[in-house]
Amino acid sequence: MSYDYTFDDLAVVMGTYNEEAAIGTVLDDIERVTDGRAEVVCVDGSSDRTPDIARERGARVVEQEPQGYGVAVKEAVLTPDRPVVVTTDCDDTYPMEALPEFLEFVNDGYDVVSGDRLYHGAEAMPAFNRAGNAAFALLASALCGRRVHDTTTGMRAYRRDLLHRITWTENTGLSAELLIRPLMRGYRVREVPIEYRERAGETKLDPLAGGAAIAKSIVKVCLEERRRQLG
Ligand SMILES: Nc1nc2c(ncn2[C@@H]2O[C@H](COP(=O)(O)OP(=O)(O)O)[C@@H](O)[C@H]2O)c(=O)[nH]1
Ligand SMILES: [Mg+2]
Repeated sequence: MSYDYTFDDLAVVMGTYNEEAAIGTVLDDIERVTDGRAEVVCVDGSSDRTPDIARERGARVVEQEPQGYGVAVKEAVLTPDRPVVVTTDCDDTYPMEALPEFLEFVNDGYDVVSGDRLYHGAEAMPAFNRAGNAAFALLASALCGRRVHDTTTGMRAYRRDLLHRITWTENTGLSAELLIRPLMRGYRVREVPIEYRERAGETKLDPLAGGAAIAKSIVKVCLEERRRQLG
């Protein structure tokens, strides 16, 4: 299977929660890299100027009460009609310069292309998060039977079909779920090394509570998918 998708077939989506320090740069990068051809969707729960900046720059803004990462990102990935959907965080950590490469891998037949931050060392990531993310990857690898290296990355490309064929249940653990369920259902998944930059603005995730929720999601989702494979 191969495709000829271009930036006209691409939507870049994100949850945005008080990201006025970063959103201008993130949306400018997307505009520059895709010649302004990608559709941009922001699911926003902000009380600052984030949604105004998004609209000024031509993004589609879906308003939503803040209910956590996964509630926002699930809405974001299901909103576009375009056949290729890329997620990112709105914090300037992910390299929008990698969008052409992600699209190429989708055109080569991959259903999910996942940005692996740990491959290049992720030095801009707080050490606690880096250790946690490496541990999540080991846990998920053991439970799903295939080595994965970064289960919690915010930057991935998905074929739209797949996003609508699977029921998504997790909130803080949604990023891991978006990798594990397709992998365990036989979709073509590929990790691609990406550079990870220092965050602009404050993190919205508490590392301890968030980490515990992610570990729980990984175990739950892997066991559900195992049962599904057997049943
Ligand atoms: N709309 C919305 N966006 C959120 C919420 N929680 C987090 N986000 C966004 O989701 C992305 C990931 O959060 P972030 O703070 O970068 O998490 P980290 O990468 O683990 O530090 C960012 O773009 C946040 O603005 C929420 O409750 N509502
Ligand atoms: Mg982030």
